[in-house]
Amino acid sequence: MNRIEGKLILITGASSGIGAACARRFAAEGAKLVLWARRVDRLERLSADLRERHATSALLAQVDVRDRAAVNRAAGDLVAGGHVPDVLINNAGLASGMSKIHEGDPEDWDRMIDTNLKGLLNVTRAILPHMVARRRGHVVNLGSTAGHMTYPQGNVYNATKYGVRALSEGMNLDVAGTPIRVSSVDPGFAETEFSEVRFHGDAARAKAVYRGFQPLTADDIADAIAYVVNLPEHVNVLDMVIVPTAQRNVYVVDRNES
Ligand code: NDP
Ligand code: 8X3
Repeated sequence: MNRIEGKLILITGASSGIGAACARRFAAEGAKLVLWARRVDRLERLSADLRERHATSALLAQVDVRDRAAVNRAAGDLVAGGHVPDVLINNAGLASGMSKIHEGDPEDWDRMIDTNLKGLLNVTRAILPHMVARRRGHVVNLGSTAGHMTYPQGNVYNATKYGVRALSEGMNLDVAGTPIRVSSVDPGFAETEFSEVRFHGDAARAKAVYRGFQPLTADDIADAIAYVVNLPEHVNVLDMVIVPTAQRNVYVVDRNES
């Protein structure tokens, strides 16, 4: 049964990877979309493609989730236009750098904390009150296996995703008394632009992360998120951890190096 059709779904970080795959998947299921990211040119290309394939028109906004005023403006415009999302996918996020904590770059730390934690909070604070007011909605946060187990040099990225896990649990408690659902989808290695962003554009180093095994794709995660969103209203996935079969824990991976 398709419970996605007709829903208004806001996806942050929809210009790439998992966010863009969710947009394609939800458009195919007949959802109405609100797409946010900083690279609005990419959103426009994605939206044109969705219009052609599925006759869906998406509402787009250039939003840096770190910019609380911009988030509030974009959310205000939506709500003023009568568009309270049925589903919020808090997907915008990144890793920046990978180094020992005593050698880490505080600029990288700020980028991760400001995006993954404060950005997710900014968006949630702007959208969730409207869901609570009308007693309807579903928030899906992108956590990570990195929020379940630390790995060498993952330190601050790990901390942000542990934080996202705490926020998902906390949000779910705080909406008690309403039928609103809060879910966390926590992928392991998925080959997107994630590692290129982490390694500041070093494509060869990014490619090496996925060498010797079959990683997840953005579409695999979009499938998982679509499953979570499509469940009947009395069913909630609190936390779904999804990894490539070769990934045995956050950093143990069966690699075929021959
Ligand atoms: P991508 O780099 O492919 O996509 C990240 C998206 O986040 C982009 O659309 C980017 O858009 C957006 N984004 C980043 N910073 C901001 C910002 N300040 N404001 C608004 N949007 C922003 O990576 P993924 O698709 O892999 O990552 C999506 C989420 O999944 C992240 O939260 C990541 O931590 C999580 N994740 C990824 C895993 C993986 O292995 N790939 C595994 C586990 C979790 P733009 O630059 O245009 O603003
Ligand atoms: C991304 C997964 O293991 O590359 O959240 O940090 S990992």
